[in-house]
Formats: sequence, structure tokens, C-alpha cells
Amino acid sequence: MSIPLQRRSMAALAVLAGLTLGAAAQNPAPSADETSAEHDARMQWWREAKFGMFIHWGVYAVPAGEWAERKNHGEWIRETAKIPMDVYAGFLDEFNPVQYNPEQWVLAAKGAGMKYIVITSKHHDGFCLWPSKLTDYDIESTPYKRDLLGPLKEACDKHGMKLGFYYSIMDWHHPNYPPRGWEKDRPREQIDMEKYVVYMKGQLKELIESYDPVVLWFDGEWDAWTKQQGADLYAYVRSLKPDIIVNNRVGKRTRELGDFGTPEQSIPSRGMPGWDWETCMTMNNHWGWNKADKGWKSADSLVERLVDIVSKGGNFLLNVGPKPDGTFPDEALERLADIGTWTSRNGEAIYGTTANPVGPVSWGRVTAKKGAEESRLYLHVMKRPADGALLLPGLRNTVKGARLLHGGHKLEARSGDMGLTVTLPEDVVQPPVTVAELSIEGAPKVVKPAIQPDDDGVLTAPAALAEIRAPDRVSPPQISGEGDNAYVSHWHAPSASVTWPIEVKQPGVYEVAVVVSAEQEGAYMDVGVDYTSVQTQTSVPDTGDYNTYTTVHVGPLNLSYPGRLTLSVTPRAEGWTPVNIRRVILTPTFGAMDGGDS
Ligand code: FHN
Repeated sequence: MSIPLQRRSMAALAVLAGLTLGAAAQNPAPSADETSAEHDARMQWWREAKFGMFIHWGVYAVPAGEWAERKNHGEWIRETAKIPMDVYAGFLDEFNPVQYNPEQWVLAAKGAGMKYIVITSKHHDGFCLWPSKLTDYDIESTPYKRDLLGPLKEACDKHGMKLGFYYSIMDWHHPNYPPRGWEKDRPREQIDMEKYVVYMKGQLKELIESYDPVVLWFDGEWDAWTKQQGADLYAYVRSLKPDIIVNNRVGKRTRELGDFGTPEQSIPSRGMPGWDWETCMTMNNHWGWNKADKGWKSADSLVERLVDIVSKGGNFLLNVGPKPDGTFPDEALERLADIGTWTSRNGEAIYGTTANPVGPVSWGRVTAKKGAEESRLYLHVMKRPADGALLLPGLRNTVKGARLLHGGHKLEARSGDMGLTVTLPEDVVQPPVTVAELSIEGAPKVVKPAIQPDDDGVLTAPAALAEIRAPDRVSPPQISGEGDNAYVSHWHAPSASVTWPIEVKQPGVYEVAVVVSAEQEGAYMDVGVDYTSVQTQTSVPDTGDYNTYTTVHVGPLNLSYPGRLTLSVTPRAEGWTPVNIRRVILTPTFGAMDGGDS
């Protein structure tokens, strides 16, 4: 499988350099621009796969997180323990994974219901798991000597598992890459990012030609790296393999460059609408092997995270940090097996689904398989309501049937004012997440229930019920938190707006107030409905921090006739600075206005 090796011939390096430099200059990547249909075709398998295994493995596994008196190091141990290069090289001499059996890894991933694997071909320390022609800082310089990626590729192909590579742009070993600030013993004269890029391209060419990876997962882009270099590298790897999928850390972790977003150790509360994204997460508190780390997440909570992520339109890349002997920690194997019990029963509600079409529900999460004639909604019950009533707010379709996905037990489903409700009897609950399958006629039709005035006629539009509107490829505001504590945040784009369906029962003038926070003043916004709006007279004040909210009185809004309307908050582009919103309140003034009873 791997490349026949003439070790590290400068001649080879020069030829490659000449070749690549030439190529880069000409930007030979005609495939950079693709139609959206071609883009969708390229992303399809990834979008359907949903669940993958991340593997952080390298010589940093040898110290197992321990150095001097500290036990909490991980794959960053060279940096966090400030280990000089020559001392760190000692780990290469000890790295000998004789128990490495990649087929066992692949079967463990497959057993968990994972569809692809992404392994660290080279992490920040610069050590390469394959015999690279371009450096001797690789597996061949260890007692093990043999390629680690080739056998993994073979095992993946054998079991229908897709394989991708993590590749760190940041490199704490390569002479042309800037040394760490604390490294006084490494010369800085050789810093030359152009040469380093040639090196990277050479290695990526080796990896692509030798192992045909389906994903390139770049990282370490926050250091000495530019958007332009990212765009060039993206075009380069797509020119080598047009259908390869590349994450957004090829650039500067934005929406502008790369095929998918990469939230880390977190799940965006409303997903990333209009964009492909993948949450990567550790199973305990470290990416790399740390023998002292017992902070393992439970299998149940990992299943819930998988469901949460997929219901928001994302993929889940769950990490394992193998030991230096080449085996997976028992705790990881146990969790993979337990997760597999759930995915083997409920996989239909995960693979090939799309995000929840009805909006947040209090009892769990929803995934969907939409069709023109018939659609399937998968109700992932995490907290069964006391009466077992699983309301899908605003869903207006005709029910075709409902059943437990695993076991097929028939369930009752009925339409009502607020939407469609499926009833889950107590005795059929299947922890950690019970899945009910609801079949409906046609594509999901959702008419969000409008916000109703309270007894005093006050209309309160909370962030939890808000809808975010943002042009494509713009980083949209996010809704974080649940219930009354929810808030709209990360509102960098003035082209985005926030809306709510409201029901005006009594026409008249309403006093508008918004509950906001900001860390800079200067923002103005319009609050309005379909036919009229009012603008903040003064800029939103700096409240000191985003957790400190204040009520800004915007002014009167004349809602002249009853009915269902869309309330919206829209930034004024000029001078916009990010503002968090907790809620918008419309208080009737007409008691006073019509002088009636007040
Ligand atoms: O520094 C790395 C870290 O070691 C790990 O690889 C994670 C995985 O996404 N990424 C970086 C931190 O953002």
C-alpha cells in the first residue's frame, strides 16, 4: 500500500518543490468551483453518514499525559510541558505499537455505528504516522518502522469504512515553521512559510496518492496561517482529488472556505443553518491518550449528543486516543459497544436524515426523512412528559401512522390546535433515547403557533421561540440556552434578522421594549411587523458584558389591525456591533389611548 521509499533525498525534495511551486503559481485547481448540484453530490455520503470516529494517535501517547509532576498533559505535551525537541525525540525511540490491529479499530467503530474514521496523520508535534519521503520525523524512525496508515486503509476498505486524515498546519518540528515562543534552542533564521507550504503540499500529495483519503481535516490554522494560503491549499488538494471533502480549518475556521464547519467540544444550540458542520468531541477530557484521565462521558450521554447534533443538521466526530501499544482504552471500547446497541436499533432515525423541521421541543429531539408523498419524522424522546404527549408544535400534516422504531409497537397520533401529538405510553420507554417514528402525508408543513398576548394584552417574544433569518454563507446569530434563559447571540452580521409569529388580538399602539446586552455601544435596530416599524432612538448601551441585560425602550408601534403577524428585529447596518437579545415586549398603551377604562 504505502509509497516505495528512497529516504529523504534532497533531490526528491527539490523536484517536488519545483513541481509544487510551479503548480501553486498556476493554481491548477479547476475543480475549485463546482455547481451546487456537484457540491451536493460530493457531500452526499458525508451528509448521510452523520457519525464518525476521530483518532488522536502519535508519539505523545508514550508519556500518557504525564511529565514531571503533572498528569494532565495530552497531545500538546511537548508544548504544555515545554519539552525540548531533542528530549521529545526520545518518545520516537519508545513508540512501538506491537499490538496495533487496525481491523479491531475499524470493527469497534463499525460496531458503534460509525461510518467514517479520521486519524491524525500528523499532529502539531510534526510526527508522521506514515513513512514520508519528505522527513525522517516519521514512523520509520521508531522501533516499529512499519507504516501505520496503509494497514488501517486496508481494514477500512475491507469493512466498508471510509477513511480521512487529520493534518496539522502548525508544525512544532519542521525547520521552516516558526518555533514555539519558549523555544530558545531552535534557530529562527530558517523560518520560511513558503517552503513549509511546499513541504505540506508534498506530504498531502503522498497521503492522497497512497491512501486515497475521503476527508482532509486540517487543524492548527490559528497560528502562522492566512486565508490566502488556505484558499491556495484548498484548491491544491481538490486538484489532486476533486471529490475530497475538506474542513474549514484549511482556512481560518470561517464559512468562507472549506466544506464544513468544525465546532469543537460544543454543539451549536440551533445548529448552523444553511451550512454543513461537524462537532468533534473527546470521550473523556483529552484527545490524546492520558492514562490518568477518568473523566469518561457515559455512553447514554454520548447517544444523546449524537441525537442532539443530528437533529440540528450536524455530524458527530467522536474521539478515541489509543495507547502507545496500539490498543484502544477499555473504557472507549465499552462506550463504543453501548452506543452501537442504540444505533443498531435506531440507526434509521440517524443516517440519511435531515434536521428537525418543527423547531425545539421540550421532550427531546426530532430528525426527518422528507418526501413529496410521505415523510418520516423520528421523535427522539429524552424526557417523556408525564402524560406521554409528544407535541410537534405547528405541524399540520395528515398522520399516516406512528410506531416505536425499535420493536414496531403502534402509537397513537392526533392533530390539534397547537400541532400534532404522538402519545408514548410509559411501559414502552427504551433508555437512553426512545425513538418513535411518525409517518405523515407529504413534506412537513409547519405553521408555528403564534405568540399569544397574556391576560394584560402584553405580547412577549422570547429568544427561545425566535427564528433566525440570514443570507447564505453569512455567519448567522445563534440561539443559546433554553426556555426563559435563552438568548440570541453571535449577531455579527447586520444582514441577519430575528423574527417571531405573533397574534394581535387587540389593534392599537404598543410600547416596544427589547431586553438586550452588548459589550460596545453604537448599535441601532428596527423593531417592526409586516407593515410598520419603529427604530431605537438611541444606540444600544454597552451593558458591560453579554450576561448583563438591560431593557431598552424603543418606542410606540401602531398595530392597526388584528391577526397573525411577523414581528422582526433588524439591525441598522451602519455602526452595528453585536447585540444579544433575550426578548422583545409589546405592551398595549391603548388603555390610555382610548381613555376607556384607565
Ligand atoms: O490543538 C488541537 C487539539 O490538540 C485537537 O487536535 C483538537 C481537535 O479538534 N483541535 C485543536 C484544538 O482546537
